[in-house]
Amino acid sequence: MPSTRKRPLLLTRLERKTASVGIVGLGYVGLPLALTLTQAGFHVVGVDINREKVQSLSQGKLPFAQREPGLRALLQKMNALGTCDFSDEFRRLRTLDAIIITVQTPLRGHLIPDYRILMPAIHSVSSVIKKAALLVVQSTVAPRTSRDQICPLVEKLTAFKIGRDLFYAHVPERVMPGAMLQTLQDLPRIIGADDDISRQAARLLYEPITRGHIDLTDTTTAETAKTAENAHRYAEIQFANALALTCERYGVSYQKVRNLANKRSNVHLLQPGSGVGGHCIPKDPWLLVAKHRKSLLRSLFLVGNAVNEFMVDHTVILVQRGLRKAHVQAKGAQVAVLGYSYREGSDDIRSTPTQGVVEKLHKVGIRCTIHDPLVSLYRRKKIEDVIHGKDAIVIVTAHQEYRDYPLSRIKQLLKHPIIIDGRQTWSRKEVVKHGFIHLQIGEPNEH
Ligand code: SAJ
Repeated sequence: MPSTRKRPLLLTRLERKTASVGIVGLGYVGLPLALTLTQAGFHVVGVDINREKVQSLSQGKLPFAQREPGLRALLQKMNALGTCDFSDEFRRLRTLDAIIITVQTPLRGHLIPDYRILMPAIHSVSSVIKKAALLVVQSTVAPRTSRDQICPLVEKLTAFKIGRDLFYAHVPERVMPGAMLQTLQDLPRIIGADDDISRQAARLLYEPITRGHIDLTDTTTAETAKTAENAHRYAEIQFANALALTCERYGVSYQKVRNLANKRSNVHLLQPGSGVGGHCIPKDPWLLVAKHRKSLLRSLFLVGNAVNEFMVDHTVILVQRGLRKAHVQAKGAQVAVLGYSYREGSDDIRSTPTQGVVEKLHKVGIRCTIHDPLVSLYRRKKIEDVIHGKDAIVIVTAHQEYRDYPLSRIKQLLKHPIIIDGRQTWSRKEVVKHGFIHLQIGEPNEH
């Protein structure tokens, strides 16, 4: 028996790409998404409360230094075509057919989800969203947040019934920094919705920009899958870090062990490092277990937290060991700390391990000068000026600039030839060939 219900106009508009779409939150996720939807033919309004960011976008300038191939060119092209508006006013969303929220959801206190950016955004959107529109939350949230918190709040604020008067989906983002535009389109996409029209609407919205497979499921499964995939990465990094410490203890090279073990097609050892930063990996495990606080998973993550946080201390231990090897008094020593963003190629400093490394070096009397070619606060000084006259360098984020910098030049600039590598910047063979004292996480660093 065909359904007597009229097909919502929303579905037709989305199918024909005559729908208008609003993006709330123009950050690393929201901006590429806004431009990609514009390029696909939708009329897009990008909204952000940060007026300066909106102004710089309207002038074709990116609000971050992170290298994102193609993003600046796409922004300038969409601006020239006038098909993507930027605004700091939520009222611009009033007539739109679909609104996507892409604001960040950090942690606060002791590993508790912090929705103090997300919930006000939901309030603001609920005050303007029109009837029969589609609301999508892309922000990463704890499982059951859509069902227990977001949807009841939206229904209360709008007096609309989701699934009848308004449509809702949770569509988690899977972009990879440094390749945002490409991965936004190539990676498979999960669409979580709890009624058929919401599911169909979200699929029609994302299909034109998704070359990867689209999986349809319910909101809680989507929330769980997203937080689980990043929690899995967190646990993989935790394992790499713990194994690296054991390799050091055995006097064997983690890199050699990793190369041998990864020859097995079902083994994928990641890389150890000075710590785990960013706005996803350190956070998502705690979102995953936020509503299951007595879970075994949480105990696993607590151990992981201790391991990943210990890597900061271990980096400090290696610096002290390197100075001792050169008979340099740690107290009063001066080191160049290279790399402040949480990962190479990024200017994002959220939860960066470098902050912990610097604080702990200061605590033992070692003075630090920080450099980072992408972070505005630390890119003013030239790298040679930061290294010149120091007792050692410690790499915490291995930007390409550091990998390309000649070791012979570093040797000339340093007072003592000491390199502590918290990542995999150079090969030990190369560094030792240049006559450095070299300590690296996961490598034999005789005591
Ligand atoms: N890290 C290690 N060892 C590794 C990999 C990373 O110590 O082998 C550290 C990094 O130095 C950094 C932190 O972990 O401090 C996070 O790095 P990341 O490479 O996981 O990058 P993120 O945080 O930008 O993770 C994002 C995630 N994407 C989304 O959530 C949409 C993640 O799912 C991706 O797998 C990751 O990008 C990626 O692969 O680029």
